[in-house]
Amino acid sequence: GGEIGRRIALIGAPVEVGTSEPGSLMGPAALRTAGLARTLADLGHAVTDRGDVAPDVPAGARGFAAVTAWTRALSRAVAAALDAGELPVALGGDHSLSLGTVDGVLRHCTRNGQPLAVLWLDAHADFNTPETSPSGNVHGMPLAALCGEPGFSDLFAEPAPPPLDPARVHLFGLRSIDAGERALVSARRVGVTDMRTIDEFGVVAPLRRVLERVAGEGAHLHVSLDVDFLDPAIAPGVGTTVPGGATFREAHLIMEMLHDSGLVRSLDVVELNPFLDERGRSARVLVELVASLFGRRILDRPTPPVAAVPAE
Ligand code: HAR
Ligand code: MN
Ligand code: MN
Ligand code: MN
Repeated sequence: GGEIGRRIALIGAPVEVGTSEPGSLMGPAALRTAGLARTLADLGHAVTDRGDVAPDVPAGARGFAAVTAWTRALSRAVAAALDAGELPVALGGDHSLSLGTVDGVLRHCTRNGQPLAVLWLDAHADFNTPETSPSGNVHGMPLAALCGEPGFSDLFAEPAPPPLDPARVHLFGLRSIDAGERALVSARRVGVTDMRTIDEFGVVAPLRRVLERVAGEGAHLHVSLDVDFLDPAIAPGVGTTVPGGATFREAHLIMEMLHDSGLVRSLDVVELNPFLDERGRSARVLVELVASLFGRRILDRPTPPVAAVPAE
């Protein structure tokens, strides 16, 4: 089971160069204002806020020039935290930031000979390439780049680690996918629990299957939580809302299961756009969910590992 008392490093990633909707650069500030550090410290963790990463983005750079600067700086920050035994939590920022965070995790895992599994909680697949992308927005492409698809030259610092294994990526909550990325996701055998599967089977059985596999492989589990995984009714503060998202109860249960698994070693909280939010609601929901991922529970007893009514 997941133990409490971890060393957690908060890493601000005010990135919005990967999206056409301005405002997500305010995401880290909103998560801080909503009390993320204090909430995690109150659960018994040693929390260090490392402030915002500040890469040398060439003046006026947009698109891949700016994304490359962010990717390399975030990768260094995340790898350094992991190497120091900390659990990095990246505060975004649009989802292009995961190019950097996951690259940093990949480098750490490669050095330690540990496989890397990625759980992508998102309405979208984020598996477009520059070729397939309908929008050209890089936040719709990070997984394709991380999994070694062509068209992303010079994004990662050399020497680059071997790419992420797409079969160890699991998309959870998917309900918006473009034609080109649908073909890629299936050709590369990316794991998928789409929203229809969740409607039919709930979140528990599909997530348990993912976690059992991660545990069996002894993999490092990286979780990337996109605000649009959640239903817009509970988290409106995001540029790309998609109807039919996870309810608070589904998301909360996922966080509790992730905690109880003891497997999560790094986390991204991405796509929060406070400019589009309503009185801080989305930031507050995210803090609640992250608290559950880090051990807040309703009763002071562990949740049983298999769903069974616990003895009184
Ligand atoms: N698939 C669309 C595109 O590539 C929308 C991607 C939106 N991505 C995010 N992150 N908001 O999941 O343009
Ligand atoms: Mn490690
Ligand atoms: Mn995303
Ligand atoms: Mn998304």
